[in-house]
Amino acid sequence: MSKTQFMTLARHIIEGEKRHPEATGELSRLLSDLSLAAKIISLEVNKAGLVDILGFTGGNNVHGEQVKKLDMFAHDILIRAMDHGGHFCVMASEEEENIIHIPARHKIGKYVLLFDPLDGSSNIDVNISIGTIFSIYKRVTPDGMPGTLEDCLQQGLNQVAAGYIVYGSSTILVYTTGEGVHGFTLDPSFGEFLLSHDNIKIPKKSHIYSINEGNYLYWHPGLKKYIKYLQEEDEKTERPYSSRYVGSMVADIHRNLLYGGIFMYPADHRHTNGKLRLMYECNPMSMIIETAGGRASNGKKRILEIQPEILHEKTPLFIGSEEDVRMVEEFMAKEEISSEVYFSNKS
Ligand code: AHM
Ligand code: MG
Repeated sequence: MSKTQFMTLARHIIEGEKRHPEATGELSRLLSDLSLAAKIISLEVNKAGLVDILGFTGGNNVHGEQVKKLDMFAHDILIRAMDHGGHFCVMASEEEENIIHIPARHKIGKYVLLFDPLDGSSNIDVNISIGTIFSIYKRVTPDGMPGTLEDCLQQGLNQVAAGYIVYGSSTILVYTTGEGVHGFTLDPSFGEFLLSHDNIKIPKKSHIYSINEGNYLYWHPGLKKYIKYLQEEDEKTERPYSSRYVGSMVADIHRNLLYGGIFMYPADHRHTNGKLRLMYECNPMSMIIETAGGRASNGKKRILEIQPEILHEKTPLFIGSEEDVRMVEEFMAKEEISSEVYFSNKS
């Protein structure tokens, strides 16, 4: 039996904080609170096929998409688990249009929490992996006051921690505070997250690409050439690549983090800023992937350097093994195009 099987998430966080004598322990406590929310959501996700929780609520979220019950359940659980710990001054969720204030009866903290409660929600009722994504910042407005939109609209570079939970064949929580990326598998029998993937490093080059090829017609010409290049046969460069696309970003990126791979959700003529949200999806996943040795960009610019202007901002995303992300950037840079539509206004 290997040593790592006995390292719980709680102990791992505390050990990490011991290396920083100046730390107050607050980040540890809030990550523990998050893991409790993850356990509750995991339980409910696992029951989803058994209880009458599936189906549409009938409402639309702020992006005009239909919302399923489990999305709202996860959204509510995260708020209920996180709003009273005294850690946060403000929160924001992909499922809510405006920032979420901390109720006046609770202590106001110095951190900011942004989250996508259940990513890949179109996969809920077909038993395919889905996930929760979180991103944590320090506030930029004065302490003691309620947090504001300004606290939420920070560059991804300012994140102090980020992570995700993937609800798949098992539930795995992956997090980073900037010092290594670590994965913990939930033991459902006694409810502990146990270290299963220590200090994950993404391979520099891969042979897997993940993209919705149904949108091929609308892509940047350089991206079309890149995908065709990956499909050609060449032993030396290990081509053709394999294609893997689940339609749940958390699951797709988790696989690529472990095996190597490039995940892409580009802009196209119909979605001029892509589909994915900078604050809830792209920034936290970019912190994880960069810390693991990978690369994340909008095709031209590092995701973590984008200055957000609105809470639900979208961005094209190219993320994964470093050499593969560089290569798609080069293919797109080589193609002369008259329109900047593929990179939004953030290039
Ligand atoms: P969601 O936050 O509404 O679940 O949407 C995000 C998801 C990602 O997980 C996934 O990569 C993408 O949407 C799939 O989109 P598409 O069906 O256009 O390929
Ligand atoms: Mg999402």
